[in-house]
Amino acid sequence: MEPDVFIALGSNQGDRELNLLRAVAEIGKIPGSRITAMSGFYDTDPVGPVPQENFLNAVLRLETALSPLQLLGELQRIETAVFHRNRTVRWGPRPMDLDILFYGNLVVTDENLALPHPRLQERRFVLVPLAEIAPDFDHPLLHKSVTALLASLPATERVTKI
Ligand code: PH2
Ligand code: MG
Ligand code: MG
Repeated sequence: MEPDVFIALGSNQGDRELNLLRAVAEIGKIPGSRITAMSGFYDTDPVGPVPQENFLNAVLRLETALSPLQLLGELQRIETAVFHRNRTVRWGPRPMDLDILFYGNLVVTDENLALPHPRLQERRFVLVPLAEIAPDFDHPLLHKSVTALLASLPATERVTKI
């Protein structure tokens, strides 16, 4: 059986809503893959050291026959080829950021890919949309559900469903 994969989408440049819709369409075209759930879209305060515009964030669930690194390659191809993303400023503004949050219960520590995503438990802009589609999913390292992770996070940055 194929594992459930969860992907976070984020955009804070250009038409953010159109960008998310476009990314969903592109992810739906990845070979051997289909989208099986989709959160709403959330307007979110930017988190991190770089002052920048608000993001629009969402999370989707994917079933895929691709390996984690094959899937990462497809997502990076979409970021670069479809959205012309340049990777100059780490954590800086971007038309599209596609991050793999979970690949089933798999734990990966590769130089190019860490799974589960190492910072997801600190980010309301990830946990709030994730809780919408996977409230009971257990974090394979922290052994807490998404709902429990969200409950233990201080409600700092603003995350508003549009
Ligand atoms: N992504 C970042 C840095 N900060 N803040 C919000 N609200 N949403 C994001 O997707 C985001 C961020 C780097 O990946
Ligand atoms: Mg990111
Ligand atoms: Mg990224």
